[in-house]
Amino acid sequence: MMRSKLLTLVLVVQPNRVLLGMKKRGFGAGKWNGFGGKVQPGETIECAAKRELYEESGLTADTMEKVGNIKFEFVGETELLDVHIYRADTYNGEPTESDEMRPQWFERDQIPFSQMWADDILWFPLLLQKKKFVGYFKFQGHEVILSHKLEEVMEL
Ligand code: 6U4
Repeated sequence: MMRSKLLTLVLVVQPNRVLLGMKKRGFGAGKWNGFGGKVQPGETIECAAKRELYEESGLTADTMEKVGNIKFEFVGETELLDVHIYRADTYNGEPTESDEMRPQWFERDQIPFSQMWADDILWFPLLLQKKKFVGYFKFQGHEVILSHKLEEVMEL
């Protein structure tokens, strides 16, 4: 069994639009992505998701739904990324640029998949249809998916 690192990812979804952030530095810099980061010791995954959402976008969310869990393997790395994905349909505050992210709303039919992680185009449709999913992606570098599994589930 490979060791894994717990991470969060929050997508703020409105009836017509989705909020993404341009990652300005660190892992995935230059890509549009949801908001998230590492779970800290002693913190629940949901608390970490809310904290990272606030730190990176300036928004707070009272309720979020757990919608997905994807594990990522990067060839040559010894740790898996265990990413817990949440969807927030309501939020408080105004999207605000942080050191790490520049937030921007995208129409649901204009999501910039060519400037996102290559896996996103596969699971975003499930997220937008309010489905739940689990998956596994094996990456070579940051652009190429060598193999993957993705399935809809009733419960997480
Ligand atoms: P710090 O601690 O700020 O240096 P950093 O190395 O920038 O952290 P962090 O904490 O922002 O990384 O976490 C990476 C974020 O990228 C998490 O929200 C999970 C997300 N992520 C990682 N791989 C992804 C992938 N293949 N597809 C995707 N999101 C991914 O949509």
